[in-house]
Amino acid sequence: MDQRDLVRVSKRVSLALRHRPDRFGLTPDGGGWVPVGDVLTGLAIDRATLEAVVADNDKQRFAVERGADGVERIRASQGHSIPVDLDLTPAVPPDLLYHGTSQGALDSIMATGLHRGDRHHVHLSADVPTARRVGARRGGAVVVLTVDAAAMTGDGHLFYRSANGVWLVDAVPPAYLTGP
Ligand code: HQG
Repeated sequence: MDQRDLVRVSKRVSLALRHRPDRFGLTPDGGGWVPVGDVLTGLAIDRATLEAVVADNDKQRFAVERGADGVERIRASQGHSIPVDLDLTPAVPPDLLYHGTSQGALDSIMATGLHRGDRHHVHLSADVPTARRVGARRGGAVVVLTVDAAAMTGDGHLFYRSANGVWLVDAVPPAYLTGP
């Protein structure tokens, strides 16, 4: 399977595990975990393909674990819109974090802050190149905002770090944002 096909399957797995499990006949548990066998059936893919998607994934979006019951399960490490409890523990972020977005969103963000939208958290990157890549998904000009995570932590905002290194927070008020 070539890289393009892998990305195509990865997007379907993301859709199934984060947003629309019902569409694939899947029922994630409270932590967002789904038996691997159900994913293979639901998406009509073979095990080798799913393993390739999990292993090759540029962002390590998916985690696989074997439960105490011996069943192997998979979940997305972040980015859900379905209700899941990832059971993340608060972590101390680096002093500065970054958020990449489109130029068109800039005025609204500087006025009202970063909102989580359909997802559970606002997603922040630990470095500028990663933030730039996230912002580039929107098309058009990319802007990277700097978040004063140290000040937010000092003021009691809780940060979480997903298993694949994305920093998560409920919201970022405008006072902590510096524009491009
Ligand atoms: C914008 C991908 C106007 C925000 C990435 C973003 C990430 C506002 C969009 C993960 C706003 C939401 C998440 C405001 C926020 N006014 N626009 N007040 N507040 N926005 O996709 O951070 O590849 O839900 O700037 O790598 O872009 O799928 O969030 O542009 O980690 O694994 O509203 O998704 O991960 O968009 O991306 P999203 P995001 P995967």
